[in-house]
Amino acid sequence: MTRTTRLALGRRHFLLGAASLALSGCDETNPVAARALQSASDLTYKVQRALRGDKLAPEYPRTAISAAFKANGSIDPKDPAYRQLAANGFAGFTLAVDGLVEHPRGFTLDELRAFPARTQITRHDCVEGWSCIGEWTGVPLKTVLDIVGVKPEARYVVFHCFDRYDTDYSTDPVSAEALADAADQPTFYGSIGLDDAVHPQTILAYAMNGETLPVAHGAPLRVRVERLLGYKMTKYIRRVELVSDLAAIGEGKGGYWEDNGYDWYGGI
Ligand SMILES: Nc1nc2c(c(=O)[nH]1)N[C@H]1C(S)=C(S)[C@@H](COP(=O)(O)O)O[C@H]1N2
Ligand SMILES: [Mo]
Repeated sequence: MTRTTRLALGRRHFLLGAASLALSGCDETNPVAARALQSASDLTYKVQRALRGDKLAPEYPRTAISAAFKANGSIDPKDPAYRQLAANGFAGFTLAVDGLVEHPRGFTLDELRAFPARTQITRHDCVEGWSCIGEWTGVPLKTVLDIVGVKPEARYVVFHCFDRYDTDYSTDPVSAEALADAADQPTFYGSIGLDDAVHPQTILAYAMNGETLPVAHGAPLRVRVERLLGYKMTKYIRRVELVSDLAAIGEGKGGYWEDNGYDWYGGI
């Protein structure tokens, strides 16, 4: 499938997303939408980063939690290895952490859950123009990075995922044609800068609203980077890679959505 087709599918998906808002229990009037498609230059990023410093994103009381949190993008990965892990409650899952680190290693979910956790109630803003408030619990990404030891030349954290985004998975079981098509697609990936990676509200979340993270929201692990837009909140993470440069990853722009035209920084 060509890049143009992928973009077209992305837009179709956006339209479907907007149509289902009425049922979502989330706010569809948030004005962040228009901003995200602007391409931010490196300079804009530096200015934004300088202005926000290490400020925290707003956190909300329990009463503000959305009655239903919209699930978006991939919501049910069909990757066979993922299906098998999901069928066993992710018991056999290991998160790989490697690249520019001193001690590359894997972490089981039990290991990640045993670290001091952070819980935060925050607002998720999607570029499609909807927002939802949810409670997220997970291990600070900084905890994991400190254990593996980030090498000085590392500048970005790349999240590699199980899902392949733009295939028609609407039938169940998925058609042989769709699966064959998916085999050619890159798996989803995203990246953030090291400053966002070590921010106190950046967590690898394994729970949502007090329950184990559901598949639709990225089980077993998804990142929450609360000062960035929804498309930076990578779901279905299987590997965390530290790199000095994004050129060799995917099509070189730092993420699936970025390779399809979105701004890399994705600040709110
Ligand atoms: N792996 C993966 N992560 C992803 C996506 C995706 O399709 N695949 N979609 C992104 C987008 S655009 C949004 S708005 C959020 C949606 O998260 P939610 O399903 O919990 O609402 O996930 C982001 N992370
Ligand atoms: Mo999004």
